[in-house]
Amino acid sequence: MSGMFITFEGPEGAGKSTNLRLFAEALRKAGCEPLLTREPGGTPIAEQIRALLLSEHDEVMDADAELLLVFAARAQHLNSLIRPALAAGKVVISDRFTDATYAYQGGGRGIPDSRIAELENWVQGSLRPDLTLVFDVPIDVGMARARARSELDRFEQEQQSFFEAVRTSYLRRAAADPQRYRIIDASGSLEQVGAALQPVIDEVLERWHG
Ligand code: Z5A
Repeated sequence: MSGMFITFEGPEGAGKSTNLRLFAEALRKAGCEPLLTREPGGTPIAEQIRALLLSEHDEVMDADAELLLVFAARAQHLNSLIRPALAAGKVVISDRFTDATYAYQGGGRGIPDSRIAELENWVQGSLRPDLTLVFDVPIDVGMARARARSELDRFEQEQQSFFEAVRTSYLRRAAADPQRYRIIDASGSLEQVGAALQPVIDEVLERWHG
């Protein structure tokens, strides 16, 4: 038995977390009980690494140290939560996964994709998400939402050019593999985004029943 691995991605304030809850609710109504998780994080040890990654420090975090911490959290998350759930036939939905590493550490920090791919292959083996939803939103719209919601974390305090590189990286990866990625226009109202999600919900339920 093998479940389905779905990831939600996008720049700050795109509405991933909000829509993940609505998406999961729609699956539950149809009788499918997904496991919801997030990155960095998802298990007690990985959540401690998340706190280290998102908080402010007196010294600048080295980009390689940041990359390795992201994958350390991912190894823990994968092996103690995601792999066992998939092996039990569950639908697993993660708020961010390795596409975020290509977008933030790759696009944002400038680490070559080839180095990220080495760690991806080491930590994940052949495991990749079955389906990835990229919530796309102009940076100013997303940042306005993030600012209105709470204090900005270490990543959210970056420059506009960093966020543009993050967005470009997501869109480039999605365009290269339309079988796996669905780009959701997240700039409209919650109702409009919800309507754009409906075909994807139908597709997941069809695969799950299938
Ligand atoms: N990171 C990394 O660098 N490398 C990696 O490999 C991984 C992660 C896995 C995690 O932070 C950070 O870690 C992330 C990248 C880095 N960067 N940052 N920051 P996080 O999980 O705390 O934050 P986030 O993923 O960026 O989430 P977010 O800012 O909370 O955005 P969101 O989940 O997409 O949005 P939301 O919380 O659903 O919505 C934000 C607000 O907008 C909220 O008040 C909503 O009610 C509102 N909203 C949402 N949709 C709409 C619409 N359509 N209209 C109006 N208002 C809306």
